[in-house]
Amino acid sequence: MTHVKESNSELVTQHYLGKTSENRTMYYLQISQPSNKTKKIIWMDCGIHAREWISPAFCQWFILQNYKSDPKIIRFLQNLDLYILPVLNVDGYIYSWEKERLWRKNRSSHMNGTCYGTDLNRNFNSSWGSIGVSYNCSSDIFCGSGPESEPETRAVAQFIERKKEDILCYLTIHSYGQYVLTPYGSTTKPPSNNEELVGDENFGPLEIIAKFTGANENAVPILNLQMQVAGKAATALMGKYGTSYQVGATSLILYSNSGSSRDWTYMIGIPFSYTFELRDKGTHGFVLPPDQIQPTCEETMLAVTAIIDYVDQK
Ligand code: ING
Ligand code: ZN
Repeated sequence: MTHVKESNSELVTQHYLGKTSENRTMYYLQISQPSNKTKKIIWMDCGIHAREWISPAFCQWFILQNYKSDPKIIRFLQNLDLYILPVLNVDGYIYSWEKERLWRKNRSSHMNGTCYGTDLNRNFNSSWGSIGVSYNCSSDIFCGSGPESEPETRAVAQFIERKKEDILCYLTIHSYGQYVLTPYGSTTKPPSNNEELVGDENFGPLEIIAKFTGANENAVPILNLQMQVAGKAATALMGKYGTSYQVGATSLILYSNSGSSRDWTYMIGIPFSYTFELRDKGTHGFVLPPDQIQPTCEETMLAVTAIIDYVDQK
């Protein structure tokens, strides 16, 4: 982060976000073109889960783009600021490197140090504790002692809450499975306050959309706008190496979970809230071979820029 901000000092600044449970400092990078006009914000976080190493790798890839020579990025930055949190769960990430490769949660201590870690993607204040969680602190999906019980969750939630009027798009990067997931995870009800549109030809091939929000099985699929934009992202991604992604609401195409960051950002009014599950589909899972890092980052870049491109036109 220091290298990136020093070599792009007119565009990139580093900011304090909060502290982790082991007292490490969380920083985010802000990528902004200096100007007087108020701009909308794209937020992206990586590494909420410790073992999903391709996720922080992607945030790193993203912030190392050559801002000055990429015409697309130059165009975005006229209207939008990018806020990137490259590693949300710093303690867990370090623990996964040093002690236990498949560690998922943060490293908070529970029951007098007899068990460790809360699943930070079950700890947000979105139907907290209701479905797809465990109250047992030794579980990988332990939701914590209450909504935002963890300092990492609180740091992110307080920041986003403060800026929510300006945040257009919330992206959170996980692995694995090759999905672009839309709200909700905690209920199979379609997100209601969202404009629904009859599918148009532009969002991409229907086969990448696994299930349609609010769709009548036999009728013309009705895709809400968020699903259409996710479809565009998956289509752009596939254009690079043919990697296929599925798009849909978490609760419809996978299983239900509560307390996710993405459900929470959608609930507080951030319309384009997406979870990415990067490569692969289970052959290597979390331990993605190094030779897939670069292609994964390249194709994901196309998906993310397709979403930014869309919200930029709005
Ligand atoms: N997946 C996310 C998780 O928190 C998710 C998102 C939720 C996917 C529910 C599917 C169903 O579990 C990963 N890989 O962390
Ligand atoms: Zn994850």
